[in-house]
Formats: sequence, structure tokens, C-alpha cells
Amino acid sequence: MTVLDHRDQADPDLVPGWLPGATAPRTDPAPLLPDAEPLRVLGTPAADKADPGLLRELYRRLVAGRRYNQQATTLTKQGRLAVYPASTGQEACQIAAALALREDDWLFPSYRDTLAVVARGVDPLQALTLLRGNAHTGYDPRATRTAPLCTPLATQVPHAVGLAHAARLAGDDTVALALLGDGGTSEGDFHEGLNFAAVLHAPVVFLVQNNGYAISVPLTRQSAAPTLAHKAVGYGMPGRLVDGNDAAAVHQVLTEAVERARNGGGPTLVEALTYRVEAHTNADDATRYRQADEVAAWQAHDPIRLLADALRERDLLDDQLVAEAAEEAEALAARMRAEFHADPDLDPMSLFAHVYAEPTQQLREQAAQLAAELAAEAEVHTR
Ligand SMILES: Cc1ncc(C[n+]2csc(CCOP(=O)(O)OP(=O)(O)O)c2C)c(N)n1
Ligand SMILES: [Mg+2]
Repeated sequence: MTVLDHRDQADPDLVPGWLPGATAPRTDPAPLLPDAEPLRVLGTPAADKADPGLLRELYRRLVAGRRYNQQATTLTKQGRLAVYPASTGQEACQIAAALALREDDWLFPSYRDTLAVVARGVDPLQALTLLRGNAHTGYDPRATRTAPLCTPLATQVPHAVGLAHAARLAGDDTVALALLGDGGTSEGDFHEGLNFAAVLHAPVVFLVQNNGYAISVPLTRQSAAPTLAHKAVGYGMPGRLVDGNDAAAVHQVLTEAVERARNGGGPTLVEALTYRVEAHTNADDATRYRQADEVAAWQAHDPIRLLADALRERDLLDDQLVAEAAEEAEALAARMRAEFHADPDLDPMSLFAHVYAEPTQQLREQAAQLAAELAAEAEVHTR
């Protein structure tokens, strides 16, 4: 594959910005602007053309994803998971986006994106290891090309850009997809990542799941941008808006953005409009900052219901598929309960592994102190 250099693509007709008196922009912003309305497929004539196999696959995965969210939240209440940021209401965004990637592409998720990670092929139980209180990720990021779930906001953005740029320099056609939230777009890492991505023409796609809130902070107090997709224009990449509860639309927009990146077209910022139906995590009380009628309005625009209605419209959802999807979801929930019922077998000393190639003096001292404490404790138990 030929590695393109973005400098080869400069348009000689555009006025260089440094010329005295030059007023024209260096890049025509019009093609970069998002459409006024988010893209919708389900419930529109375009739904008739959507691939039936894909729609049915999305349905099964969305149903399982919702059950997974519900079961994981229940496990926090039983003390079996430390915390869980549910993505109920956002299943379409996460699953359809992950399915738009090729197996050898890379996903860079945030803490809320467990369903995207599972859609990449990570074992559903291993995807929860971190949230179980284990210091390590729990899955091998290289096996499925899925980076660890990132808790510090937007730090996954420069990681994705770096990987995409490196892949391009190496001459392979891997694409990186970074997932983040509306609040994450206020972070410095988001700015630096997008700026570098556009300047370097890196094969990376940014998907912002705008679920209306950053914990208790509503979008109106987070950003004064016309839409978050408009932020793309300032960096010189296209911004696209999509209905994040429409799995077919998300899949279409992401597939187009990923292929564009793969073919040397550079990065895209996609804003998916969605809603976090549950609280931020089990440790949050969402009734303190939002009204029940707002939640109900979004529940009426539920991603699973939208997809089921569109499938029924085309006679693609029979009783058998409904029953199979429900059974798969229940089997997954039962596996989660069985696995998490037992205490994890943890070695506290593993805290010190994989931190530095050469542990620092301080870490060596701390490790020795912990080892001594564990030995003393073991002695008490054997007496
Ligand atoms: C750098 C950083 N600052 C603050 C936090 C604390 N924090 C955790 S989640 C969150 C809100 C993020 O909102 P958003 O990006 O919209 O994602 P959502 O939780 O809605 O999916 C904040 C401020 C953090 N994790 N990392
Ligand atoms: Mg948010």
C-alpha cells in the first residue's frame, strides 16, 4: 500500500494564509461541516436497503448488551463489582461502531464502552476485570486489538492518533477508532489529538457519544459549540452527526469514516446523539440533576425498539429470533452471576508488575513492605 503524505495533497489554488492581505481560508470549510440533521436510517425509506443479516446481528447483540448492563449493575449492588458505568440506551452507538471495524483495526475505548469491547471479541467477563478491583486490564489488548478501557478522560485520543500515524508510517492500512463522551471533548488531550490527527492526516476516527451529560453537567454547560461535530471544522477534518440510537445509521456513518481513513482520506469526527438512561454509575443519583420526563422521552426513542420496529416492518423479526436473542442474553447473565459469585483469586504482589521495566527504589521498598505484611498475615493464619 502506498503511504500518502498529506503535503502531496495541498491544493495549489488555495491562498496560503501567510500572504499579506490574504482573506480566503486555507481550506474550504463547507465540505467539512456536519449536516443540520443527524443521519437516520431506521424508520426511513433507507431502512429497506439495509443488510438484513447485519440488522439481525445488531438486534441480537443489542439485546445481549442491555442484559449485560443490567446484570453488571446488579453485581455492583451485591459488592461483586466495584463500580459499573452502564451504557443502557447507548448500546447501538457502541456495538454498531465496533462492528464497523475490521479485525485488524484498533479500538480505543473509554470506561463506558464495555459493550464495544465485547463486540470486538473480548470475553465479556474479562472485560469487567478492571471494574472488579483488579489492578490490571484483564484482557490482552493485542489479541483483539482493543486498548484497555480508559478511565482518565480523553487520554485514549492521542493514543489512537499515535497508533494510526505509526501504522501509516509502517505502510499498513490499519484504522484506529477512539470512543469518548461529550464531556471528554473539553479535555486538552482531545484538542491535541484531533489537531495532530488532522495535520498528520492520520487514519483515525473519533466517535463522540453525546449522551447529554458529563456526570451531572449538562451539555449546555459543557460546550457552546453549535454541535460537537462542528468542532471538527476548526481542526480541518469533516464532522458528521448521527442518531446514536439508530444502529443502522451509526454503522453506516462509521463504515464510511473508517473506509475514508483507510483510503488515505484522513480523520473524521462523528458525533452520535444518544442518552444515558441510567445514572452515571451505580455511585450516582441522576434524579438530583435531571427530570423523569426527559428520561421518558429518550426511552420512547429506544435503540432496541427502533431496530425491532424496522426489522418487523420488513418481516425480519420472527418469534424464533426474539426467543433466541433473549436466551443468549439470559445465558450471558447467568455466566456473569456464576463467575462473579466467587471471590477473585488475586495476588496483591502483582500490583507491582508491569509498572516499570526497572522498578524504582521506592517501588522496591513498597513491594518489600507488602511482601513482609503478607508473610506475617500468612503466619497468623497457619497458627
Ligand atoms: C482527566 C479526568 N478528569 C476528570 C475525570 C472524572 N470524570 C469521570 S467521568 C466524567 C464525566 C465524563 O463525561 P463524558 O465525557 O460525557 O462521558 P460519559 O460519562 O457521559 O460517558 C468525569 C468528569 C476523569 N475521569 N478524568
Ligand atoms: Mg456524556
